[in-house]
Amino acid sequence: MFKLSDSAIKSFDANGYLIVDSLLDTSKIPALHQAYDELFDGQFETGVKPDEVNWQFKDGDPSLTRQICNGWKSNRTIARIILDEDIGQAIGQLTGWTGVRVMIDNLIWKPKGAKSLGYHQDSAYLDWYTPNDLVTCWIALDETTAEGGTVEFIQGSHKWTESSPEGEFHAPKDYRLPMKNAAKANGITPVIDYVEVPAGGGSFHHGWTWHGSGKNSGKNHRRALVLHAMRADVEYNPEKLEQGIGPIYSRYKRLADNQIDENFFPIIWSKDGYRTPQLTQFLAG
Ligand SMILES: O=C(O)CCC(=O)C(=O)O
Repeated sequence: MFKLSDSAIKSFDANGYLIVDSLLDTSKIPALHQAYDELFDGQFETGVKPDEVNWQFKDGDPSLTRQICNGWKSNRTIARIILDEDIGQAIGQLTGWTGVRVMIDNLIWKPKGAKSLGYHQDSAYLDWYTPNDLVTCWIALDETTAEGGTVEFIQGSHKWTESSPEGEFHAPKDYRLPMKNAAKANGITPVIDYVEVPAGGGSFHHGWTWHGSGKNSGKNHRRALVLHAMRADVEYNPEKLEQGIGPIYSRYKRLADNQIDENFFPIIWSKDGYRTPQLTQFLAG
């Protein structure tokens, strides 16, 4: 069982992130690498296509960081990590939420030489639900270094003003520019912290923490599996629906009400022991 100490929780509150050397049993990593090979090759074990496929071997730009969102729906090896109760419990401990739900996952693959991902605050993009709290668990599937383009966080930036979406996510000219603009607006000199961990280590970060990652100038692949989690008691935000929430997550909106369906946004941990019941059957295949 994955447990966080009181000082780890305090550090998350103060900095807006927490770096952890071990999140995942490393014996699981070769199968996860294999799952990445299959998903980026268009092989979907469950027959379901991920919600966002931004890169494939057959036609992907080799200079870009590869990305797929909601790979858990397509591959059970990925799903076993994304739907893991212990990770949900750790997020519950960090936030005090009584239940934790999957918002989306993100499969990131930055091979040697691949370009940066622009700095952003996740909650500026993922805001179609209410209450709009978000926490992310980022799991390294390779050893990570600053030179190798690991994810980087700005200390205390979850307390800065909330930004609006700005600039390119994939390969912007200056990947730190939106953060530098925000730091200036907040009158703060940013302090960068790099997630340098062994494979299987990683981090948790707050939805408003500024983060991004540079070019992979190292020698190795840099793969990461990311869970963006929300509270179990969220609903679609009627105000955001009026503005339009885009073609992907509006797909799962029920006609009758604003409830968020557990089939697509499962509850992975609750203080009272509840988990979306069908997950056991789904994971068994
Ligand atoms: O892996 C990366 O470089 C960026 C990941 C990210 O943006 C996130 O975890 O929210």
